Amino acid sequence: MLLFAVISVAIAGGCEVLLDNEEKSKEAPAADGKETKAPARAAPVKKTDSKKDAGAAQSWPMWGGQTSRNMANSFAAGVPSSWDVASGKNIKWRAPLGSQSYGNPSIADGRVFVGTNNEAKKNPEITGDKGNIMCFSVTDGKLLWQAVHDKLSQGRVNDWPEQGICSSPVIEGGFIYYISNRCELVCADVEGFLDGENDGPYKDEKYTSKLDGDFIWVLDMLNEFGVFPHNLATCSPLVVGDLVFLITSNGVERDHIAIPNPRAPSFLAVNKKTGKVAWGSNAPGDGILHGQWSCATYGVANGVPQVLFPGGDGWLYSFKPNDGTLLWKFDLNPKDSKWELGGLGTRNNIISTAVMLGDLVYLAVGQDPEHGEGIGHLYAIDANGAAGDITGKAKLWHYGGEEFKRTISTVAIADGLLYISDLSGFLHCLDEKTGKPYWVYDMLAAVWGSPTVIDGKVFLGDEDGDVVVLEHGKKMKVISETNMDNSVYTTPVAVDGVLYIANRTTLFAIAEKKN
Ligand SMILES: [Ca+2]
Ligand SMILES: [Ca+2]
Repeated sequence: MLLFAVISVAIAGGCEVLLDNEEKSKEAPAADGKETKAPARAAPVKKTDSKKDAGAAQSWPMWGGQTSRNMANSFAAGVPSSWDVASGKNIKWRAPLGSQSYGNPSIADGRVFVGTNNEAKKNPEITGDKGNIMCFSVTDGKLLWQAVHDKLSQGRVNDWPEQGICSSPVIEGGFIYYISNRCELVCADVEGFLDGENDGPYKDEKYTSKLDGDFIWVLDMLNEFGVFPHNLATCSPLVVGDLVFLITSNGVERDHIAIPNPRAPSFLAVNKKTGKVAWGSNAPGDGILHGQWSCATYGVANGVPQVLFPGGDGWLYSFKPNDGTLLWKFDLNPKDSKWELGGLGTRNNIISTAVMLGDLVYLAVGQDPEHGEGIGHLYAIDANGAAGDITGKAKLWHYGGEEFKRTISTVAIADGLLYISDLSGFLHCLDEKTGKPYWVYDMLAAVWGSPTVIDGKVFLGDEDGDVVVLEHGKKMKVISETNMDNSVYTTPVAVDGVLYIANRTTLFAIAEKKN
C-alpha cells in the first residue's frame, strides 16, 4: 500500500523533444504572480453569488491554501479545539468518502472537493474500483456531484488499486484542476452537470448523470507524452496567472531500476484555458530514483518570480514560470548519500512540497512510506539572487540526521516558528530563522499529513487516527487529542470557523455548536 497521497505528484512529459515548439511560443502567458482573469466562459452563478456576500469569502482553494504552500491559515477564527466523533460533540456533519482517502479537502464558494475511491458507491450505475473527486456542500455535507475515473488497465505499476485520486484539486474561476488516477490533468466545471449544461470543448464524458463530473478539457499525460507514472500520479496542481503547474509522477518501471521514458516531462506548465502545454522539463531525466510525488510551489525572491519543482532525483528545481528557463537547483541529500532499493539507503526522494516565503524556501526529504523510517533532512534555502547549482552555498540552515527522520510532510510557518512532522511520528517546532528546535512532540504513530497552524493552534493527524491540537508557541502544550475512528492521512483545513478533517473513509465538518 503505498502512498503518495498527501503530496501529489504528477509526471509531466515535459521534455522539449515531445513538445510542439510552435505551441510553446504561442501558449506561454506571463505568470508574473498577478492573478489573471477567469477562463473565457461565463462565470458560474455560484461564484458571482459568493462575491456578493463579501467577508464570507474565506477559502482554502488548493493544497496548502495558497501558492506559497505554507500550511498556516491566516484567517480562520472560532475553530474548535475539541470535538468527539462518538458523541457528535461539535460535529457539524459527516460525509462518507470511499474506502481509502488520501486527497486533502479544497474549499471555495460553498463547495468542498476531496479525492477518494469509488467505494462510497454514490452512483449505483458506476461500480468497481475507480478514482473519484467528490464535491460536497459546506452547508450540510450533501454530495453535489462526483467525477469518476476508470482505472488504468496496467494495474498497480501505474494506477495502484483502491487508492483513488490523491490529488487535491485547485479551485479557480469556476473550475477545478486535478490529476486523475489515469495521469490526466483534468479541468472540470465546479457545478458538474447540475447546471444542466455540458460545458467546455470536452463532450466525451463517459458518465453524464446529474451526479457526474463535467470536464472542460483533459490532458492525457500518459498517452500524449509517454509519462510513466510510478504506482500513481498524485500531484495537486498549482494555478498562477494563466498557467497550471504540475509534476507528472514520471518514474521507474516495475523492476524499480529502468526508467521507461526519462525524456518524458517531469514538470509541466499548461494553459489553464486551453489545456495546451506551455512548457515542460524532464530535468531529473535518468536521475529519477523512484517516483515523483510532490507538488509545485510559486514565489518571488528578490523580485524574481519562480516556480519550484521537487525532482525525483532529490534536487529542488526553480524555473521561470513563463518559459521554463532553469533559474537554480539545490541537492537536498548529502553528497555521500546512497540510494538503495526498498528504502535501505541514505539518499532520499522528495515527497513533501516546498514552502516559499519571500526569499526563503523550506523543504525536507523522505521516501515512499512503504520504505519505512530513515534519516531525514530539512533545509532553509536562501533564493535571493540564486543562479545555477546553489547546493550548499544557499543553505541557510539544515535540520536532520539523528534528530529528524524521513518525511512526506510540508512545513507550516507562523510568527517565526516552523512546524514539521516526520514519518516516524515526531512533530518538531523549530525557530524559523535558525532551525533550532524548541520542542518535539511524539504522536506515537506514523504521520503522512502535515502540521497546520489554525487560529493560534497547531493541528496534526496520524495513522492511528489521532488528531492532536497543541498551542502555537515556543512551549509545548497539548490542548486535546481526539481519535477519528480511522487513519488520518490528510491535513486539517479550516474555512469560516469550520474545521474539515478527512480520515480514510469520512469527511468531518467540525464547528462549535452554538446554543
Ligand atoms: Ca456544467
Ligand atoms: Ca464538458
